[in-house]
Amino acid sequence: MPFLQLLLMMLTIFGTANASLEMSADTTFSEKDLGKRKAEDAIPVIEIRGEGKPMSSAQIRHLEELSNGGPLDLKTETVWKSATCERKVQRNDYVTFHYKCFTEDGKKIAQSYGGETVKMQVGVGMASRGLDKGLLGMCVEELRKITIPYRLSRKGKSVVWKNLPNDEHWITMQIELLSLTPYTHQEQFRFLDSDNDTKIAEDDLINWSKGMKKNYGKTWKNDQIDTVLAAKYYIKYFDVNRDGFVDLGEFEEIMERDEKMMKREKVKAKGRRRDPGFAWILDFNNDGVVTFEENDEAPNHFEKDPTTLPYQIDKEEL
Ligand SMILES: [Ca+2]
Ligand SMILES: [Ca+2]
Ligand SMILES: [Ca+2]
Repeated sequence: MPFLQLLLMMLTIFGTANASLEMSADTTFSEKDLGKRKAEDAIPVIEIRGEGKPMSSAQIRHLEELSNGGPLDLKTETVWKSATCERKVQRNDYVTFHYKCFTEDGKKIAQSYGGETVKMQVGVGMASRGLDKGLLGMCVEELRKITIPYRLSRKGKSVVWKNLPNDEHWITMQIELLSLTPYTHQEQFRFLDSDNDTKIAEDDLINWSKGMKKNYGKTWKNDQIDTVLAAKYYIKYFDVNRDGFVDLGEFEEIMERDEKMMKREKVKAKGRRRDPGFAWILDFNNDGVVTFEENDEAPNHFEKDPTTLPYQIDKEEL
């Protein structure tokens, strides 16, 4: 849309020159109305005056979203890819990569090269929403540019992402994918078994949760959730032989039981897809989606025992 580009360029130039640009009143229609309008109608009318403040990047972003007909989305571009690709990254896979991060005008502001590689599980909130999505479909050794708008690039401050900006209009992440481990229940079990002693205990989950927050900015969506209570609930949910620990066999058995129930559920509610980590227990009705209500009610659930227990209750216990 060349007109839009020209318009934005003008805005940027006038903005820098300290001229005033004000959107006229008729640009303040809702996003819902916008979808119904023609593209031409969506281009806002700009008044240029000789006084007032220059446009902020947030105002420019707002105009760009209006002209785009909705919220901005990420753009991906494969810079280089090997001729053979055994597997493309899918949600829940584990990856390692290096990155360089650039601002919109091409200035490099951060990189992992020279330091540690980033190790993470894809699609479970260990990275910004844009990066989580942009990694999907990558092959090992691929070099990809993921350009992420502000609304998808923000992430809580953490060890791994501490150098990424949280206030840029657009950022470009140049990713070099170094390794990919496909999701399996066994890998997930190892991931959660923080002290690597082949059983998941309450402490593993509590430490895992702390590490996620500190290193990746990944937290419970509901900050009223008590991690200790959630860990106790998690163990009860998976502990078939009731010895206080979850071993690999128990983990696989319960994960498979739940996946079968999720497959039976045809109608999907609105919410986030179920996370195979500690947050697995948030999907209380086993439909594969964690809704706003489930997140909201989680603290109450965690004070009680799971409604679906991993073992049969003997008659005399009732
Ligand atoms: Ca352990
Ligand atoms: Ca057990
Ligand atoms: Ca659910």
